[in-house]
Amino acid sequence: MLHWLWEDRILKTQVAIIGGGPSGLLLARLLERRGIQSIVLERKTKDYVLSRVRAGVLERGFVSLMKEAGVSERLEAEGYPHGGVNISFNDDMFRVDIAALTGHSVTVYGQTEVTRDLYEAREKSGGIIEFNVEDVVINDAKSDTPYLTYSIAGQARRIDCDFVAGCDGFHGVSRQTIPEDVRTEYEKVYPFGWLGILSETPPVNHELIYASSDQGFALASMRNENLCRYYIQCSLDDKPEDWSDDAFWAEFKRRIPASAAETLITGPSIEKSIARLRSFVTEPMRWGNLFLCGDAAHIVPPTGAKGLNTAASDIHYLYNGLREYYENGSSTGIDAYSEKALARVWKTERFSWWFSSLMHRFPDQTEFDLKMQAAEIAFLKSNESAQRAMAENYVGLPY
Ligand code: RFL
Ligand code: PHB
Repeated sequence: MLHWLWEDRILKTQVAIIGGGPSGLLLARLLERRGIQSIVLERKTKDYVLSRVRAGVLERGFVSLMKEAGVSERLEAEGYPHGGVNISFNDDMFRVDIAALTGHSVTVYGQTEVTRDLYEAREKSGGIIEFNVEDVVINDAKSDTPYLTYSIAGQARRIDCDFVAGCDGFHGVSRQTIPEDVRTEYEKVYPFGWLGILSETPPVNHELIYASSDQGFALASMRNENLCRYYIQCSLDDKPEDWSDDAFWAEFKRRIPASAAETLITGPSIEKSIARLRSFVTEPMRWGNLFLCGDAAHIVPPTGAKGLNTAASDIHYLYNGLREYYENGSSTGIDAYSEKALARVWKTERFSWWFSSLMHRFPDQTEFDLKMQAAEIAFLKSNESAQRAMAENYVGLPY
């Protein structure tokens, strides 16, 4: 891959990508396969990025993109196709047969593994990733000649490029580069968090259980036959160290149906963390030649596993727009990027908000609100159309 070294520490590329998380790496890899050059800048180290335990369920669109990127070998061999998902309300549990309702399934394969596969491919192809970058500034984003300045270990550097992809997550610089009078942000912060643990034990169920209970929400997920990812709704004041493993297991058991709790195998946690829940969207997702992708532009609460998957749909739109530009000289795709990406983002925001609102206990909930939740879950249990609507969202809306 060719990057012209103009002079010391000035690089030139076609697409400068800020952020070496899944969005940035997937975009880099897809472009690379089409001969479009990119450089990825990452604030942390590779080990740090790979140590973050996050998403676990991939939509079919994500799996297709990984195939197109030529990095699906391990995902196809080791990922678990799930054709159903279970919903419980106290001890009453039912299964939504997503495969029968939609003709598609989801794949259980951790974000850590996705990122590892993408890093491996990037390293094999010799594509540039700069780690430990600091003070990234996006310059002249509104012009045809944008450039990035940054430093590594105190040494100033610069990248000249055609386009900047802002894949730097919720706390990155890309979104902040868009002037406030151009940007509109929409946000809802939820009054609870998710305490998650990883444990080297067999999953309590071979498919996921989303559990609503009088004690609050719980989720039984998995990574493989001997690695579980379990969550419980917790208070925003809680800290992971406040929760002993025993306390976690006791609370988790109280929230899943008794039939599942009886067979639950517990063990020591190997990771424990708390995530805050937020719905967030910024508009537009393009400013000049800067394009926002993934968590840089939007956040969903994790109920329904849409965060990583929505990042992937952005990458699909941007990648195809950039391809059209470099292969046919047409700006149509990149001009439509923000509108197309946002149309799908808002639908996934709605689904994640709906599913979160349905399954959690809220501090200010009235008896009436509780009855509404119970009635909606009962309706979902008994109504195929309602289940189909849920299943279509769960496997992923078409791009
Ligand atoms: P990421 O993964 O945050 O990656 C952004 C990368 O950009 C780097 N960065 C910078 N690099 C250079 N210069 C700067 N100035 C930079 N600022 C930041 C960061 O170090 C990082 O490596 O965003 P991306 O690629 O858009 O991917 C999005 C997904 O990671 C995210 O949507 C999901 O993980 C969300 N999410 C979950 N999604 C699910 O579908 N299921 C889950 O169970 C789930 N759990 C989670 C989550 C997100 C969490 N966060 C963000 C706190 C649990 C947590 C704790
Ligand atoms: C996970 O396995 O981490 C996971 C699965 C489904 C969700 C959220 C997280 O909705």
